[in-house]
Amino acid sequence: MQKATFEISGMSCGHCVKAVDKALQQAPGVTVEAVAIGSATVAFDESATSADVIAKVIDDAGYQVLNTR
Ligand SMILES: [Cu+2]
Repeated sequence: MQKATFEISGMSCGHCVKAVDKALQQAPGVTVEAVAIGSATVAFDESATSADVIAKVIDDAGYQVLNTR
């Protein structure tokens, strides 16, 4: 498992946290570690997904990934 933290723009309330958390929970190969306003930290299986794919999941949920580390 590899770890990634995404800096996210557009999250403003608990609903946003839930929306991002739900989208990440449903993404294959992803274990959600923490979601807060403006950031999400996950562990992921490199054989199933990648940081780029996970960033796209967040974008598709309606938020913007500013930075990945
Ligand atoms: Cu919100």
